[in-house]
Amino acid sequence: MQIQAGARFDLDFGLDLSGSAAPVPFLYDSSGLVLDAAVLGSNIRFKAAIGPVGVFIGNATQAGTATLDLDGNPSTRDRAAFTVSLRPDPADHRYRLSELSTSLVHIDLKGAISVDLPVFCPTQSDAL
Ligand SMILES: [Ca+2]
Repeated sequence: MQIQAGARFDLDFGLDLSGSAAPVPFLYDSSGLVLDAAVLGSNIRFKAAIGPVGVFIGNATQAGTATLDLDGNPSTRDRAAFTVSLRPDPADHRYRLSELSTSLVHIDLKGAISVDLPVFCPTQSDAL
């Protein structure tokens, strides 16, 4: 089984010194968090059998596969992603800390799972 994962946290923080009052801390709307991962399982085989008779998942010539990534296709190299970001602020791309609320947070999850488990029964060579 192959597992690839990553994490990225961008904190774009600033202080507005333009006013005569105390500096005003703010976050740019480019701040955010991305967690991504891909899991590829190949050559999956297992069985529930008594002697030569039973239910077999995969065999020597036709093994099972399982993929969790962006598109569920094991032949394309991509990762499923969980993203937390701030909604774009069209005025100046800044949010004062006092403005921050859950309504400004955008959460997104993109990914797909595919599973191919060939079943053989009652012997390892009898495909269903
Ligand atoms: Ca893929």
